[in-house]
Amino acid sequence: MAKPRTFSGIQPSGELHLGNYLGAIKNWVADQEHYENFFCIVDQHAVTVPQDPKLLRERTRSLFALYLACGLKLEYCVLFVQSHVPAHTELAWLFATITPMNWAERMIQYKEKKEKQGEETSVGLFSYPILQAADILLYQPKYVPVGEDQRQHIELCRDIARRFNDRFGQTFVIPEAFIRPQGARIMSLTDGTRKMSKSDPSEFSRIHLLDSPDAIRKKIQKAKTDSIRGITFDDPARPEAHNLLTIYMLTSGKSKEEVAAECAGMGWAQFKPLLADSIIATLEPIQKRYQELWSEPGYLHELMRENAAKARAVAEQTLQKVRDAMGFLSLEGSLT
Ligand code: ATP
Ligand code: LTN
Repeated sequence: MAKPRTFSGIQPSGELHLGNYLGAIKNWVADQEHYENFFCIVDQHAVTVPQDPKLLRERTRSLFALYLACGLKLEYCVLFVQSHVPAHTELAWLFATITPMNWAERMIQYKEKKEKQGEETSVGLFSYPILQAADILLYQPKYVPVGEDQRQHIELCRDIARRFNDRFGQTFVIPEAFIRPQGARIMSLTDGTRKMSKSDPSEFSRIHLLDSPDAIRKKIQKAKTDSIRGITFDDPARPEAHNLLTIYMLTSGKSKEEVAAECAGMGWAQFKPLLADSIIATLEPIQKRYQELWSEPGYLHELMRENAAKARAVAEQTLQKVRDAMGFLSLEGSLT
């Protein structure tokens, strides 16, 4: 029996951090053999805010190497770069014509980013979730594994797919967001109420996957805490304690109960080095594989090319169905 498909993507808009790993990639890796996976580097999303072309190229390559270094295997996954598959932007245009403005205006991520961009807010940023819907629907996946912050975008994607099917006939599988309760939202090290994010101006708010052990120790040492005795999960008054324990749980592989029992009586001075060690041990093998891959640019380039061809073949099939359903005149086949 064919395995169910999954699709997900990450923007090459900054260095990958522990939130991206624990909230997304680690789960993709753990489940990969049960699915036929498509994981995309969504570079066309990364240009919806001001960006540096040289950095974009470097981060795109780096993210491709990191996907592999984190353990995604090409026997289970197609790993590719969005701009290498032109079907994404074509389908996004077609979807833009059937998406009401007010559906896009409701998107929380857009509203937040618009605050930051002010007068510079681009039309591209506004239509970003429509491009995301196109990314997903081209591959007809059953599941879209993402963090909690993406739930609203996946809902929009489902609405667009339903509307298309209603208007032009059954064309798309309606995908489902696949969000894990634990680790779905890793918070900033400097503010336990905000998510760890690539775009936070403070480096100390996040741990990058390629941070040195020294940098990791320093960041954990400086991480915000509180002055309550003992370290406990689930106390709304202690978001930092909950977040650091969650990171410890996910990097050590221990259960919530084990971590709660181990850390309940600890002070921060005892817990922080333990947490830093656990993070360092998790990232060490990833960094080693990354360095190996990075030293072979020709090999990486070839893998990128092969995978883009695989993605293109699938995407082009869906896009052709869409063009036909919408009534675009084809140059192939008979003239009737
Ligand atoms: P930005 O800060 O630019 O919005 P980001 O750090 O949120 O970027 P994305 O590229 O938007 O990263 O997200 C990639 C994947 O990582 C998505 O599936 C997203 O849900 C997940 N993710 C991002 N941040 C976190 C986080 N703090 N905790 C858990 N998952 C996260
Ligand atoms: N918007 C997402 C990135 C993204 C994505 C996708 C995720 C773009 N296209 C398709 C899943 C499926 C983000 O900001 N994390």
